[in-house]
Amino acid sequence: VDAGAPAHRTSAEVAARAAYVLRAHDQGALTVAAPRLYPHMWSWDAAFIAIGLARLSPGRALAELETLFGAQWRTGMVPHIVFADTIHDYVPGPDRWRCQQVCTDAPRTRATSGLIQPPVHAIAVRRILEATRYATPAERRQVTLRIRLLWPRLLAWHRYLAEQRDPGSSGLVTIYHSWESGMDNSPRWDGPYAAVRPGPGLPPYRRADLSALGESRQRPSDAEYDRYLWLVEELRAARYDDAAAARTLSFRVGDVFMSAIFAAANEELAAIGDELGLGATGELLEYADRYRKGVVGTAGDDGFAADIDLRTEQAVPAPTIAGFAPLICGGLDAPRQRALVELLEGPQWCGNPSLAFAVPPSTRPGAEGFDPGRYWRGPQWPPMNWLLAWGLERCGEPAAAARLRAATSAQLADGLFAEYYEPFTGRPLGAQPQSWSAAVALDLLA
Ligand code: 9WN
Repeated sequence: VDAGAPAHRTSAEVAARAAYVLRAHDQGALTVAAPRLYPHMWSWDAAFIAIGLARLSPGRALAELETLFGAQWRTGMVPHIVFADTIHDYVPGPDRWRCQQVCTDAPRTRATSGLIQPPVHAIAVRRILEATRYATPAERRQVTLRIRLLWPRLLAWHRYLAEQRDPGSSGLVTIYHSWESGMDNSPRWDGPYAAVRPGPGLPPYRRADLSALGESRQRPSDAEYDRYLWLVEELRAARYDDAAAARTLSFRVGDVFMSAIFAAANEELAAIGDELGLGATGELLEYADRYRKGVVGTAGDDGFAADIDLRTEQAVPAPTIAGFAPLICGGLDAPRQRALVELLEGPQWCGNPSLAFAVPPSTRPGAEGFDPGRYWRGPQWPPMNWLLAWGLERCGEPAAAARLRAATSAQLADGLFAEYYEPFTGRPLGAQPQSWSAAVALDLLA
């Protein structure tokens, strides 16, 4: 894909370019998140990639998730990174995680990280199953059979999240690292990170991300990276054991955005189970209900949700897109849902007249910690828009969903599929092209 910036490409042209990007990033049964900056498989990226690929080939889309779940840990945990076989410059690499060396639950055949990311996977599998309706009967039979085979792994993943990441059944999934949230340097984490103090035992490391991108203003700061790497040291010292991590880690937060995705994903998994006669429906719907209540329980009168710092037991209200979590899982009463949709579409967020495209900035413009060019502190992220639009549709807000989808498609019409976009100028930032942005474009436009 060339780096020109022609706007107003036709939908067909954008979709074709997106398909080309996913093909170029395809290593067979693993699509790298972005060849230079992220030359491996990321967990929630893989789910979005599968959502896009479902439009082209349900079988290939499912292969993506089969690869990811092929690296599932014995506990049911699905790792946030599955390292590609080829040697690539990504920090922290397998030598830092050392999962196989320190933990017998780690898979033997694949190097992985020892963290998680939001469980978008069941949402992707449901869309793959739906896509088979347009496939040949043979392909439908084949893909359905493979979904049946994947099913126990999906169930084990959801059980891991409910049991190990929320042993008290509070209704919020605990994260041990902001990488787990997928929103690494969001101002959501500034408060909790104040308690993470990298010690002298932090081995030196290189910022491979900065050399890959050739740009530091768009990435997290060095002080943030020290904390990221320090938490990896803490986790490895806990041998990636959940009970030990819960006792010893200096970062433990109940993540509302992850929990909302989990609530919705449980419903999707229950629906798949129902359709294919696989059972566990009651258990999954119980999880859905628990995490929906957990998310809604953190929301204020305007429906905006807040994470909980589990070390201080304090809510950490932050003006970021994660506050819109209830629009992904539903469950607000009608007046609060209306208020939250109005907030999303109003002048503080999508309706801000200074925005190039009416999609939510990752952090509210003008808020403390907002930075329009830096990663999760302000730029707009296409997969987040997709997710919110998907949630709005499910919550009975089809008009707002349609507006968000249209604005997301307009932003992606540059055909560059940037990792994120500067909200005021519309400038593409981060890795370009990024697989999950191409995947979202494909789903919206194909
Ligand atoms: C750390 C791959 C991933 C996304 C995350 C995004 C970024 C990694 C990094 O890239 O995180 O996991 O190295 O910065 O924050 O959401 O999954 O695209």
